[in-house]
Parts: sequence; structure tokens; C-alpha cells
Amino acid sequence: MKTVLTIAGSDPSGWAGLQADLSVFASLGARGLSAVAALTAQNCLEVKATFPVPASFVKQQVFALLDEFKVDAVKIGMLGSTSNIKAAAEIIRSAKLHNIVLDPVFFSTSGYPLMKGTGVAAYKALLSFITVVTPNLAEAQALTGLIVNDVESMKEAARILTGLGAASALVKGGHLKGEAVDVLYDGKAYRYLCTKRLKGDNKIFHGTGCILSSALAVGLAKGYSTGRSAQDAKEHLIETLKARGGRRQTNTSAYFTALG
Ligand code: PXL
Repeated sequence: MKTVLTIAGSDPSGWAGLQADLSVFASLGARGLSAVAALTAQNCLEVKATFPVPASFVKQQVFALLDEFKVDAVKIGMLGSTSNIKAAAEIIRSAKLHNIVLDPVFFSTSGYPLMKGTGVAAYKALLSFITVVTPNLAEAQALTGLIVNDVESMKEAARILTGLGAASALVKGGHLKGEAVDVLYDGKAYRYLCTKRLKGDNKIFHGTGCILSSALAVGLAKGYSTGRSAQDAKEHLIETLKARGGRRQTNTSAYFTALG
């Protein structure tokens, strides 16, 4: 069985954060480990407060796990502070970890800030350790300084993110107007990952970024390519959202497509 570590924030509601990550790992047949980088007080509708864990204690949690386990992939989610972003880079470098998925979390779906400070410079420095970075439009915009609101600007953002050192970038288009397209770039070629949109109460989409990045990490842990892992992760996300009550459309499977 492969082992996947999440370094992320706690979401007591269970649908986002490390609780969601661990349930993804379990349902995809991986052993899940977790290190808590931040606490939050929230429900599915609203974040009330956040409390970053001190960087030294984040490191202590991870190094205790690494004393016992061989880790096949890592998912990094909400870190909550610039010092925790720096700690993540130190951990990866010193433990020589690989297959790292970074979901750069700045805000909750409801718009509540989940980072103390901007974190942008520290995230940029972390990118050279990252296998796949998975920003949504707002996060891609924060990291690149571009206005990211269509497929062309998503492509440009993905190019900048790989230029900063990430092996691949998956820029997620869930917040695009019209069809949702995710852009995957590996420094050489662009691929466009599509699905039909699911409809449903806003609440069911809480934690979608966490689910996608965790499932992607499991794919990498199993030795699959980034493209295959991204496609499988999106399929898994769709199944999870349907189970939460997302309304089915005729064909909701994930597929790579060519764009004009
Ligand atoms: O989906 C971003 C996210 C990540 N991590 C935690 C969260 C959220 C959104 O609310 O609570 C802990």
C-alpha cells in the first residue's frame, strides 16, 4: 500500500482540509498520514477564525512520521503562515521528499483569508520542489501577478509557474464563466482537462480543491504520470460531489481535449 502525507489545515466540517485529504487517501486505497499546519473554526458555510500552528511544531509532526514511514507522495494544502510555507520547503529539501502536490490556499470558498501575510514570495520559493501546483484562477493571479480569467491567461500563468520551478502546473478553471476547463502544462505541452459542470447547492463544492489535489497525490504515489493522475483525480472529485448530492448530467467524466 502506498503512503501519502498531507500537510494542511484542519476543517472540522470534514469536507475540506486534512480531514477531506485523509478520506480521499483512504477511499483510493492509500495509507494517509497528516501534519496539521493550521486550525480553523468553521462550518460548510463560513470560516469564523484560523490559528496557524508554529512552524517548529509542523516540522516536529512531519519528522516524527518520517522516522517511521516511507512517504510516496505529499499533498500540501492550507499552511496558514509564511513561516509554515518556508518550513514546508525545508522539510521537503532536508528529507528529500518527492511527488509533491501544492494547493496554494489563500482564501476559503466563502472569501475568508486563510493566510496570515501574503505568502506569495514564500510560495514562489517553494515551487522549485513541486511536482504539480494546482491553483484556481484567483490563486494563479496572486502567484503570477497576471489577471487570470480565461484560457489564454491560464496558459500564461501555467507557463510562469513552471518557469518558477514547478515541474507542472494545473490551473483550475472551475470559476471561469461558461465551460470549466483546467489547463495542465508540464513546461513543454498544454493539455486541457474538461468535465461537464455538476449543479448543486454551493455547500457541496466546499473543499473541491483539497479533494482534487489529494487524489492527484495518490496517483503520483502509485507511479502514474501527472496527466493520468490529474484525469483520475478529476473523476474521483466528480464521484465525490455526486455522492454529496451534486446533480448528475448525462456525461460527467473527465477527458483531455484539444482547444482551437
Ligand atoms: O478549500 C480550501 C481550504 C483548505 N484548507 C482548509 C479549508 C479550506 C476552505 O475552507 O478550510 C482547512
